[in-house]
Amino acid sequence: MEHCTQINLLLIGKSGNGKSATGNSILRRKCFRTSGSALSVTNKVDVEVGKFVGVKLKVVDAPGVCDNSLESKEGAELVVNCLQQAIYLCPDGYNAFALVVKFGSRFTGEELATLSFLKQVFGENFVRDHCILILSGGDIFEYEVKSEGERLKDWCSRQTGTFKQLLDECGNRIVLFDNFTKDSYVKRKQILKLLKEIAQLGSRGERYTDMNFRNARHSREKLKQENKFASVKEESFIETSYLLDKLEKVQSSDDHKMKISPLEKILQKDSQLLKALKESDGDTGTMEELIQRLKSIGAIANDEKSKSIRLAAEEEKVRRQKEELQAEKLKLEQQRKEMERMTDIERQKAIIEEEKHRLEIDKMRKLQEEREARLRKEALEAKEAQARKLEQEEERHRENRESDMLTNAADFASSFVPYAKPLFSVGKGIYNWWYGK
Ligand SMILES: Nc1nc2c(ncn2[C@@H]2O[C@H](COP(=O)(O)OP(=O)(O)OP(=O)(O)O)[C@@H](O)[C@H]2O)c(=O)[nH]1
Ligand SMILES: [Mg+2]
Repeated sequence: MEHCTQINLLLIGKSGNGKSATGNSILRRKCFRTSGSALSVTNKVDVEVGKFVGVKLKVVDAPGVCDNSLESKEGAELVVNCLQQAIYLCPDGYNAFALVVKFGSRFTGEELATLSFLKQVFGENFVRDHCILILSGGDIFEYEVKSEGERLKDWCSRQTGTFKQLLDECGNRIVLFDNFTKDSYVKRKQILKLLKEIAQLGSRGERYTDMNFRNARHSREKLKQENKFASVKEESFIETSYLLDKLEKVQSSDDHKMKISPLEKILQKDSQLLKALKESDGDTGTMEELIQRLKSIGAIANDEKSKSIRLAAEEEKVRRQKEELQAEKLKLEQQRKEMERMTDIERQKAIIEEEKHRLEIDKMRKLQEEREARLRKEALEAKEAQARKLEQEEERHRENRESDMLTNAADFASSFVPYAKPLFSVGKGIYNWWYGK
């Protein structure tokens, strides 16, 4: 420590982490204003000096980085200007940056955003080359951890995740600060530990000077750009999320043909946004995260589109095959009906034929019967005629015989009686007239 007569220390970190309180502890007097409020109390750079074990201490308390300063262009610019001012306040440069984190607060979200903001202001390597972690809330640590018999070193070795990464990045340079302690031994011990860490850091390299700050100009430009395009970024973020939502909705649909057009629209919008973002980015990398996001949305939408086109074509093929099958089925059904109709006609025809046949048989039978009847009648008539003829002949024979007998009798009588023959003729005439012959 002997060779180092003055130490310049810059207190940085998230708002409310205890920068001002730590500054007071280091200088052993209440020179910086502290507060419990969430909003940054320190809104301008404060410089205070003191002495400890013969070493001059110049402590600069910078405004904290909070959500407000990260979200608005003005807030960010204000913090950057203050930090720039802090750099100018120490033309010799800083022996160290005291990056204050609070014991017990989770190192996520805002803490990470603060760290990345500070890296953009001071340069990507400022944590690795110039930072010492101050873990404020040493009293709570004492109560929660030390009472369990664990030391800071052991506690640090137990840490995981981003806090562990931060520890690694700053070479495990960490000092616990109890800003409430009344114990002068503890008060001195923590300052000494800090000075020891600063000394070790000094032996490793250069102070952080205006030169380093100027070198970090590019990342600050990027930060400025980021703020300048904060609204573009926000709008693009919303549009990207909207696009992602749309893509998810389209992806969940089963109608591949209907998916194609919305996917094309998504791709069109994606490339428009990508183009606008690339223009806004201007090779600063500010919009890189969103650009990558849009690129992956585009890639997914493209894959989905080609998949949908392929599946839609297959579906169309299946649909056509189905239609063909349906038509074939219809045709077969018609053929079956036609066959049934034909069979019906054939059956009807057969019935008619049969009926016709039956009628013909009936007719023939009737004719046969009539013929038989006629023949019978004829036969009967012939028989009757025969009988009548026979009767007539018999009658004639009998008449002849009678006539012969009469003739013979008349002849016989005429041999005795002169007019017997004419009398017989008259009598025969009367007889025939009487019997109608
Ligand atoms: N218990 C406990 N509280 C602390 C300790 N150090 C700081 N605090 C409290 O943390 C709160 C914030 O402290 P500040 O020193 O104002 O924090 P800061 O980082 O300067 O805040 P800004 O100036 O707003 O950026 C105050 O209520 C302090 O009392 C500590 O070691 N132990
Ligand atoms: Mg403060």
